[in-house]
Amino acid sequence: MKGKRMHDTIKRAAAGLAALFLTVPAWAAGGAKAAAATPDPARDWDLLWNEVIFDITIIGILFAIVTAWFIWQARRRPGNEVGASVPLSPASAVGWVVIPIFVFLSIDLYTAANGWVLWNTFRDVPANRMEIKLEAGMYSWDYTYPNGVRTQNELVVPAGTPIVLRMTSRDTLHSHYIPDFRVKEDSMPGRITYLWFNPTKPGEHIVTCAEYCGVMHGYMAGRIIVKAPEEYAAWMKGEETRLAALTAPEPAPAAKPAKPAAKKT
Ligand SMILES: [Cu+2]
Repeated sequence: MKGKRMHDTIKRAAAGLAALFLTVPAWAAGGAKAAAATPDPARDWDLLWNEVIFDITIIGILFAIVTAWFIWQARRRPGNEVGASVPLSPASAVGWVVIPIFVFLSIDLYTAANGWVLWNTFRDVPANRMEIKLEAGMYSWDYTYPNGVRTQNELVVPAGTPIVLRMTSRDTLHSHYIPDFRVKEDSMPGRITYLWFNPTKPGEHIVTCAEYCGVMHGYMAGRIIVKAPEEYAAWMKGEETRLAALTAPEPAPAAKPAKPAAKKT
């Protein structure tokens, strides 16, 4: 009878746990999806991270409680000098093995599935993006906008527009890392790689090289400056004017009056 009661308790606990682990992240993900139409990989990354921390904390507490209970239950006491545990029925024994495996494996697989979904978010570039070329080199980040404007170590972007960087390198391996946007991708010679991020509000973010590329690697840093759309437009207008002045052809020299033809003598 005791075995049966324990068996039922385990079953109830397992069902409750499975429900908890499977629904809490689903609420979180559902809420996030409803909040924004354009995906925000950085926010999704944080959600998944919190979910993993939440899961392993609960699992850790659970393991600690169960372990403490086993230690208490198998203590030495009068009539049980060796601290033998309560014998289990075959059904209970199987339950103690199968149910925890089911619960923890389902959490693992669920988290892994969410990881794949997140990976797809990082690789699927939204259609309303702005594409900027990036050439990395020892030791700078050189950005080229679609209209030909170029910047070095400073990428100015409008808030609310997803940004795609198409990257290559002119010398060795570098890795364009923007910690705030949770993105990092290698740039390498002879290959074009990409990353994208969604700058939702104005601000400044650090860029750093995450691939040891030479003695000045530690100085290979830059900034992403996110401006409000109208400020960005004003900045871009200024850059376009500057570019136009730089690339304007030199005015042709004024035509010289034709020399009078030498008189034949
Ligand atoms: Cu580098």
